[in-house]
Amino acid sequence: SVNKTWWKEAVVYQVYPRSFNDSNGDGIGDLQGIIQKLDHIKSLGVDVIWLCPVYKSPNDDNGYDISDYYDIMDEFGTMEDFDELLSGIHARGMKLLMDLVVNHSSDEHAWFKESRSSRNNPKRDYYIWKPGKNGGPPNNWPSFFSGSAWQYAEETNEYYLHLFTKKQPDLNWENPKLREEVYQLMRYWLDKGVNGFRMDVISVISKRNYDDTPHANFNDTIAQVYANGPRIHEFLKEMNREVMSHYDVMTVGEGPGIDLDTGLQYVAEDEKELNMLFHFGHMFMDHGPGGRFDPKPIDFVEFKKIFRLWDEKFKNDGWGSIFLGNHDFQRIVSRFGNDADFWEESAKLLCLMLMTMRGTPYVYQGDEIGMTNVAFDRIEDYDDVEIMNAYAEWKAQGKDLDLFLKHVHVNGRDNARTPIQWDATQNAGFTSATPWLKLNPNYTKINVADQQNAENSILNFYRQMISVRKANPSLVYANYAVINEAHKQVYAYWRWDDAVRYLILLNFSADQQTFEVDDRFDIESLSLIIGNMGAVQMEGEKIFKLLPWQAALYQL
Ligand code: TEU
Ligand code: CA
Repeated sequence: SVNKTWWKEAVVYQVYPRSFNDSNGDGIGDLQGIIQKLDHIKSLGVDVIWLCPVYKSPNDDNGYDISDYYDIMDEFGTMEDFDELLSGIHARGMKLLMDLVVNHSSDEHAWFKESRSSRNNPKRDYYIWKPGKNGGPPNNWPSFFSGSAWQYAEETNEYYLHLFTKKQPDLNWENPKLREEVYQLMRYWLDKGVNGFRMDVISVISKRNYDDTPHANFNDTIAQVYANGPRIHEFLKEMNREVMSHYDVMTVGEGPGIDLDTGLQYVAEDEKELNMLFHFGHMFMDHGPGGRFDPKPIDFVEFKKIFRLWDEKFKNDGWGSIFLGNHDFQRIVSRFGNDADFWEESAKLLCLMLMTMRGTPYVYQGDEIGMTNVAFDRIEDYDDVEIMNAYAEWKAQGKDLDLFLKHVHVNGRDNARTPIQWDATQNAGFTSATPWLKLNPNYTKINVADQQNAENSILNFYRQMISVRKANPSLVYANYAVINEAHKQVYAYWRWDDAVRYLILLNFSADQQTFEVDDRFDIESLSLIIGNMGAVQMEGEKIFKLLPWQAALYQL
């Protein structure tokens, strides 16, 4: 079994500041706005806040394009505001994870301005420059955000690499001076008292070579060409040795392209690299060969299998994260639940799943009240650069733009970026101005204020469920075994250690399901710890009749 530590026992809450709370009436969330809501976050019982990027940025990719790693984005406030936020978080006994974005910077960063100015500028090799080939880019690499991953810069008649937008030039990790710059900025924030980092696309910082990708499917290019490069573990060991090992902090690596064969090496304790990973097996499974805007149905049995395989991977070493959504994916109650006929029940079911698995659970802002996807009827109502770049590409290719908008309604990242719905007043109490992104019109029905004191609200279920996890620490570390994985509607599993045994039953369907548990444990004495609609009706000693979207946690 694994060693016990605070970040394994923590529940993490993710804040996307731009959409969280606007304190100064400019329509954009900010740090003072978060400070105003720290008691709300604390009331959930979470231990750690993961704060999406707040550094200076032109916001081409809403903060994931950093122009100064040592200062706060104008729209979000000042360094004094940040210091007040950090002390407010610590005063409430919580910790802060910053979002470390060092695969790339903004093209407006001083480093890049120097690098692009001439081929022999001392900072030229902070970035990745190559001559063109046959009048075009150096190779056929596609960007995550449509188009080529190369941008021509006429000052020096060369191309620079950008796996994301052309305003996000990739940093050159082969350059030890650049790596030292990164370690220095990490120390700056850790010395301020920050408790760790979520590391943006950390799996792609080591580039193999610059040969063409042979893969037509983009996910294959991510996994086989961009991710898990030859020096990735050397770099992460150096980062740990130079920085992380000098602090008691938590690191979670965001790992597109990290799979079951490569995952353990990033987080195995003896590797001394990262503490845990976000893997994306379950997050890309409803993306067809065309990627995000080529949606396909979720295969529920595959969903359960992915969770089992990753749990097995980390059962004796390393550690996993348990999440179903974040700022890059659609709302979990719309994607994995049923936001129409069983909105409340399925939102609670997903919460019960998150809080009863082995791994550190992550709650994304707004999921605690069951915020849903949105469906703006005009593309102009969207903001996300990933959506806008793909739209431009579909338009240029003469493809069906109405169909594109439908795909955005399903898989667009802005589904998770509409402003938090605090109450039923104008703009849901998020801002007194016009919000940077429209609210979901259902804020009059779904908001914190309405759920705050409602005993059976989703909000209070999150509070109860997180306190159940705290009261049952075996749910953090205990063994996990799925029951009848092939069942197409029910997700059921055992959790057990020497002291205690649990049975979790989740009906992921709108129909009543009869489900027989296996005989790993006899269940003549069951006590319900918590459920989203009371105890499950039983038929015979091992057969349960689950109501639509019914979820239950039992102790044996
Ligand atoms: O996301 C990188 C990533 O995992 C991509 O798959 C991303 O989810 C994209 O939407 C795929 O369709 C990280 C950040 O979470 C994301 O917000 C940034 O846009 C991106 O890196 C670049 O920094
Ligand atoms: Ca503001």
